[in-house]
Amino acid sequence: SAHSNAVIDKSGSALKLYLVTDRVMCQKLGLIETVCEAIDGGVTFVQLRDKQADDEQLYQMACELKEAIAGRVPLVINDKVHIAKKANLDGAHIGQGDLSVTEARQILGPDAWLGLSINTLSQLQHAHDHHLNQLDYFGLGPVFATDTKPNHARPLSISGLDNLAQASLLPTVAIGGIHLNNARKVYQTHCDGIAVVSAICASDQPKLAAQNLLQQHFLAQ
Ligand code: TZP
Ligand code: MG
Repeated sequence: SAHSNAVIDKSGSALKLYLVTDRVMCQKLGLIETVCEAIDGGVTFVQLRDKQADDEQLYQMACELKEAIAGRVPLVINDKVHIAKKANLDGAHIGQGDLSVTEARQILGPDAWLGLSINTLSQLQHAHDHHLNQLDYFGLGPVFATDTKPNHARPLSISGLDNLAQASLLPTVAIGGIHLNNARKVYQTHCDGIAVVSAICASDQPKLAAQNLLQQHFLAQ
């Protein structure tokens, strides 16, 4: 139903294959169908991210996506914590330049997912020291350079990523430039999962794209 939320099991396994949406990249099937196909292919978590839409458009998209996903996986929104609350999503993901972790947790309440982007060891240590009990996971990246995020921070590379993942006291998901050809190396780090935009959204076959990425998790064991 339109009112179902994902059962909140806040373990790292929910982060295994994390889809971040880009509406413009979903050329063939559109946003909703692309996300549904990707979940059919094994995506475990969805983040609605749209830097172009205004708040009203984003709220409408959040409601439509929530109804389509129907609680199969957690659905969170990027940056717009108030919209996550208004649309009764499963949580939000924020970056270093957004509202504070404390504010975001206050808006969302204790049970929602809240993730924070991390690019350096000092950011990780600050989050550990000040916000550990307010956060559920860290997004670590970018791992590799990517055109999807203009002006992104310096890429970590696999070794830099693994250092952060090993130091993390919370589950972690890696993001940035992850595709079928490098997913296995990322799964071989201490991260709990991978997050992708273009590897799924820009694919004509999002279900197959998700299946192929997930296969790299098993091949990495
Ligand atoms: N944050 C860090 S890199 C990135 C975001 C949102 C974009 C990742 O996109 P892609 O297409 O998977 O490289
Ligand atoms: Mg942000």
